[in-house]
Amino acid sequence: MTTQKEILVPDIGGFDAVEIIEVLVAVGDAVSKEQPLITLESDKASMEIPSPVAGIVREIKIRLGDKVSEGQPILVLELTENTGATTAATAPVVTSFTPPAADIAATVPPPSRPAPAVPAPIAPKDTPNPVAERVEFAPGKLPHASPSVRRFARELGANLALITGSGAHGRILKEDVQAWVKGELARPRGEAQGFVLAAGPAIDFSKFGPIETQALTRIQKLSGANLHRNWITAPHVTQFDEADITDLEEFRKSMGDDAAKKGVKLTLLAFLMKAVVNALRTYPKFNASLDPDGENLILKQYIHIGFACDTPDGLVVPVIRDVNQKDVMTIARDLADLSARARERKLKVEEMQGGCFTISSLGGIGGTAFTPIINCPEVAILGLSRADTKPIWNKATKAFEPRLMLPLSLSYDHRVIDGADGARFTSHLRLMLSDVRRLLL
Ligand code: CAO
Repeated sequence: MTTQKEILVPDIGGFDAVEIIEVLVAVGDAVSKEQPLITLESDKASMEIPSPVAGIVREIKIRLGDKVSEGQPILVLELTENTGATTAATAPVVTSFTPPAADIAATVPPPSRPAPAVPAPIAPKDTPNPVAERVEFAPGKLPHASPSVRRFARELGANLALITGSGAHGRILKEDVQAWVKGELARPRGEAQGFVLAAGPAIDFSKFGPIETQALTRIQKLSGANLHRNWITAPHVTQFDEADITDLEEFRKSMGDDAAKKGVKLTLLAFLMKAVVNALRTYPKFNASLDPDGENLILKQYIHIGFACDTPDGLVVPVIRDVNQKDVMTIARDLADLSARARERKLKVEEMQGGCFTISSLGGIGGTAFTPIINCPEVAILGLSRADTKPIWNKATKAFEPRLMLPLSLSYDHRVIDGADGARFTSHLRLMLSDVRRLLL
């Protein structure tokens, strides 16, 4: 017969209502004695609560963010050894925000010590880590992370001092460590070495007036870390241009009723996708990625285009596959379907993967231009702003004419694309968009 035991919060040093910042086990997990179950964090300390016994997790009675005190049930274990009916977890392992010496050593090498070799595969074994060598922190300014995240970072050889925390109060989460390591792995050898970001100051804004703290969503944390990495990794240049879409808009509106009968909203973005396909075929370097070593350019023979979609939880980028094989109506249908499901959080992971190029349209909202951040490892992204009617000089009639002009903002990775090619790409888009016949051919 199996014995089930409730594991309770042990004596946590007189603290009351302490927040759970990590739940480290799931139902069905086999847990060994002394294995951490949850991490608590008070104003002054973070502490892991280890299991007093070995067993299988059958029920979890707390949730992330709950505030707990001594004696509250954490979970139910099916025991592999017999004890009483309820069992307090063993004494918590407390880690103050000034980490113990072992953590400091892993995080910040003292300046006098030779820099450690960066553990493979983050960098070649014989390459010293000039970044780690130069990072110095005053003891009180060490990065803020729970013990399990510190341990996780140590195992991967990740330097916490270089990682931006996306958790509450800038706390470094496991996902931040993962994103940092992925960024390091994706970075071509030799690139950006010696580049050090100063840690942002920890400011108590409530000293200056009332504040409200809102937790970032998971999407915001992940996309924030990725955008930050992409912004730093790829040397961005943004080429601005304007396309005359007067005739295109007229055509689109004339097709609106037909499309509506088929249940499709024929949007400008669908036509832009067609124009981008044509430009990618003409300038294949824009449909490429650098390999992780930075030695080769990988040219893709498929065309999958992502589009930035604003959702209540943050920015997501669904990808329309094989856009080159689809007509405008099918693209418009895909756009509506993917953006609706993105907003309902129903996208599958694979529907956000495999993109070759991204379009970010703020045209429905406003603005005259912006500098979009490349969705690496793609090498370019096209931003669209609000189209406006402007007086354009017609050389033939020698008169100004009112034309609907669409602002284009093309950001590209200057390691792969030269300025001349950037200007050629937007000029090509202008040509395609100004002549509907070319676009639909
Ligand atoms: N100029 C003028 N008007 C435009 C326009 C443009 N460039 N683009 C769209 N519009 C108009 C459309 O005509 C439409 O008006 P009607 O409803 O009267 O027809 C309205 O704006 C809404 O457009 P839409 O329904 O066609 O949507 P869309 O194709 O413009 O955009 C999507 C779809 C998913 C891209 C958009 O909803 C979105 O999420 N945009 C935000 C993207 C973003 O956040 N980018 C920033 C990324 S970095 O943080």
